[in-house]
Amino acid sequence: MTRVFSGIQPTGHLTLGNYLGAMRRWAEVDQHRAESLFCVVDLHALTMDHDPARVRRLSRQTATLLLAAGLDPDVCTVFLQSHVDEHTRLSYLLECVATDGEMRRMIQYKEKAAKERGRGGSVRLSLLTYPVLMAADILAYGTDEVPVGEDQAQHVELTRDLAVRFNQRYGQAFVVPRATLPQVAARVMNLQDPTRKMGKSDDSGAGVVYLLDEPDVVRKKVLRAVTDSGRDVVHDRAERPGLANLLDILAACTGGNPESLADVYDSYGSLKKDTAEAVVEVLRPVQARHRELCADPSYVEGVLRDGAEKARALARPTVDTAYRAIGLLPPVAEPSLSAAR
Ligand code: AQP
Repeated sequence: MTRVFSGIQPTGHLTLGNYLGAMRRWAEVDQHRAESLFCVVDLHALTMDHDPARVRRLSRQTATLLLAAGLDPDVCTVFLQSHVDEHTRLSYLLECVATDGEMRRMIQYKEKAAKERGRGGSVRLSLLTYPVLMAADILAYGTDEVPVGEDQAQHVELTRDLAVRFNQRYGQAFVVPRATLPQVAARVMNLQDPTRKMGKSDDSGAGVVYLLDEPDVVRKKVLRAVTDSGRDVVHDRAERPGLANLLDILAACTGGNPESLADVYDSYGSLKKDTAEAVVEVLRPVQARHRELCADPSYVEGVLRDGAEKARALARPTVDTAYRAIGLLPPVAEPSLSAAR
């Protein structure tokens, strides 16, 4: 059976981009057709200046929202990355096959490091090496497919390169995974600056729809979306990015096609109004279920405990195989050390 793994960082409040680009597909499609693992990748939230209490709060909220979005612990595995040691165990081995040049080419590293330096801050080494930890997250589970938004495609490519290199040098240890992208909303853009991704660590939040935004807040943000001075409604990502973003969001929320939807509208106002209502309707059941789950935190804790146990059992043999393949002796000496040499 196909194995699917994907993760989400508790670096901020989850956004409509996270939902349309990743979570919804995990819940509606992936968990039912494949053996699936979904992980709150909390170690990744330590790569930038962070507040420990906020990371704890956001990790709980992110896990709760994954369940609210429809992940069903009876058919998939939901867990926290830091509860399964195999991720960091494997990450070090992969650092020994990755190169620093490869790491410095990662777009997210370049963007986030530039932002941090712009603020006068220093760049954590873990920001540079985080794609290797992400590769370990994926490879530890013998993953075939990684359903992600477009922004993560480069990291999955790196994961493939590392898996192939490791297998060629040290013997077959890893399945080589591939990224799968959604057909629409692979990259939901910021409503105030449609040349930037809608990201959860955005400084202002005015162009970001958060999954827990009240309906009136959602409406306000969508109605104030930056478009352009044209009048006709066309889907053209290069020339009319703001408009294309609204059409993409509407299409993703209603199951339509962005190009055909463009023909339906003759004003920006009515497109914005319908998009706002479509987003409110998509978020309504997620928010309702989130409220229910918040009333029962022990349920969420139980899901995470069971999930970590299942994940550990799945990851351990692959990571042990990689340890042996790269030249490390097993902790308990097999018949004799000299025989193992
Ligand atoms: N705008 C987006 N459009 C489509 N998909 C998106 N994803 C994220 N933003 C969009 C997808 O959501 C999954 C989880 O994302 P993540 O937690 O790994 O990363 P992030 O949301 O990009 O968060 P960061 O890096 O902490 O902060 P920001 O957002 O400010 O850069 C992934 O599958 C991702 O593709």
